[in-house]
Amino acid sequence: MPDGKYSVQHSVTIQEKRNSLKYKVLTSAETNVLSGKTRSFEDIKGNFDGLSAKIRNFIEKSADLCKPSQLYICDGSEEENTQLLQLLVENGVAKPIDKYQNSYLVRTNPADTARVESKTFICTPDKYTSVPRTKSGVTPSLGNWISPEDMEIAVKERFTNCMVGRTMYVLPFSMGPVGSPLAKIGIQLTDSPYVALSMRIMTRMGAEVLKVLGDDDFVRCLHCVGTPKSGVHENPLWPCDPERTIILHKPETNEIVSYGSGYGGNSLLGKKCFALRIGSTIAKKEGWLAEHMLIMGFTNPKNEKMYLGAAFPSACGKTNLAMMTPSLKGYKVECVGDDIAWMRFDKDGILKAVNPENGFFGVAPGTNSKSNPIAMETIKKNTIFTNVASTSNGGVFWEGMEEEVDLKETTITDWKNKEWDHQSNAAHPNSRFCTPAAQCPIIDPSWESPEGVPISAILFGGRRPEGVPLVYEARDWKHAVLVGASMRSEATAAAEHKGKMIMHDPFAMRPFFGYNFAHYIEHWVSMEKEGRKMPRVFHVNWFRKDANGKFMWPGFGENTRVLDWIMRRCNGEDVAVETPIGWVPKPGSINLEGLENPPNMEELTKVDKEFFLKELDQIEKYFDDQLTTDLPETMKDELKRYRERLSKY
Ligand code: OXD
Ligand code: MN
Repeated sequence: MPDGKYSVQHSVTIQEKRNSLKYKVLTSAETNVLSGKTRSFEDIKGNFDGLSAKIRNFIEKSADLCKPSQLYICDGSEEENTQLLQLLVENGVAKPIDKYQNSYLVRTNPADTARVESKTFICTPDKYTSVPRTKSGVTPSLGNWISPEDMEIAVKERFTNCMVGRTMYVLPFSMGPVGSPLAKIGIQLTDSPYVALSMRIMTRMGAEVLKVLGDDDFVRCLHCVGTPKSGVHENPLWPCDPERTIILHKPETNEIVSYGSGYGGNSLLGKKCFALRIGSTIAKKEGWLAEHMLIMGFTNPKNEKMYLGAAFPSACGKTNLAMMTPSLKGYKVECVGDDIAWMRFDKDGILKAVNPENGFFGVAPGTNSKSNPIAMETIKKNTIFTNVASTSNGGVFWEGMEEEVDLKETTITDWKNKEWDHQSNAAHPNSRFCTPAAQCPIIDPSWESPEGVPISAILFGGRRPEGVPLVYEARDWKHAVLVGASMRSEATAAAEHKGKMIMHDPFAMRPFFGYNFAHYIEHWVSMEKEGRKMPRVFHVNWFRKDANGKFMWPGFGENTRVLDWIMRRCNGEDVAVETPIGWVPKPGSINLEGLENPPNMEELTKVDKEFFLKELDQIEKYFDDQLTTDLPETMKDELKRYRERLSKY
């Protein structure tokens, strides 16, 4: 029997339950006397008057607009966490996963399962601060712009009275270790307890952040799950308004406004919205980099350790690489982060990186004890699962877990809360686990180091079934910027795209640029300065397929062999040959020892002139269509040099 039942009755129960929470409740009269102001909410949990004037102001302005019935200032405590989890369970929104300690499963409205790139906007007075000038007749693909006037209209239309009868949760959070010079603080207001609980995992959230913030400014984040115009929620357990969903960013005032979706990428505003979109605009102003990159430590048998950053598009294996179990003896991987890196050159010219996040919001399908045993260990406690399937013996299930669950002995309830028919997807392809980074068994000892870890190499990569070699190194920094800007990859389920077409995804940042991509390229080029030790830059492709559609490289733990080659290259070993696309492995330089079915390395490292000439045509067309006159001169020069090298090859 599927767990939980949707009924309109629930929305009433939710409100009753909220009202029965054991808050230290002040009456509206009491709070009004305390602040000398008229407020639109009736009850408050937490010390409103202990907040800074800037925060109070933000809350009051937002509450005036949204008219929540209650205010709940989150302190991030264990007690608060338990209380909110209990609320979700009692209301039927979350189901405990008995096999794992303190872990829960939430199923969303099937119309709210992924990031909505088409409804995500950057707001600036001048359009071309946000997006490049595209060729006329071409659909822009590097972000959407909205004017301040239209943003105001969009907000008013959706947010006016949007929280009547609901609680507004106040979440003070730090992106980056609390107090680190590389960290930044935000305050998120949301009407979703699921979001409050998830933000506690994904960010450092609570009272200690307020202490560090003092009277300083912060990134303002306002989120509401919304209500459809009809007033009727298709699924009252997961209120949302897919038709009017909108995600807005205003870099000028460091504001994020998100309406209509509870799905992580749209609602956990510290992640994509702050750490990447607003983060990249702050980084540009302050001279650093906010990137869609994992950060990992890699140690060889000589005990030499290096840190790498790696930018792969969504759902291309960043989490798997960041937590890789090396197949070769004596190597060690330690994880600093699996999705986002904030990187800054220090006074000695070393590039230092912090992971601004506090947890992993990983794609579940495909994760198993073979592909990522470390992730499987990490999620065994304190985890919120979203849109995975559940098993009749109290566990979770998704595609890829077939060997871990006895499918004959257990009944599976799919992500839509129906008995699984063994034909459709048991879990949604973009279903997720949200789990604290600190409990990852291979978390790096320096993962919370306030000054960050030193980055020696950066990897770009994507899913390229054809033509692109296993690994190559960029010739120099400007060429590296071209390699990043030219990234392409097969589409995945993390956003609303359909099919398996090869999409351009420059720097794996296409959905996350906070400003005009042409200016972003210039910013990357400007990173190279006298006295700075620039990281070495590589491109990797684990996803090459043969004529029968079979992967040519074993991937996962065997990627150690590629990282080993990269490390040797960084250490100055003679392991590479020059080609027009960069430096590729010399024959025999990648260690294949112990591989049962040695792959065809000649094919995997080959540079096919015809393939790359076509690829270059595509890239030039893309720049021409999407950036037109905005394309920086440095990139035009790089493209010219690249074509010359290829034609001579
Ligand atoms: C993610 C994404 O959720 O990139 O990390 O979509
Ligand atoms: Mn991501």
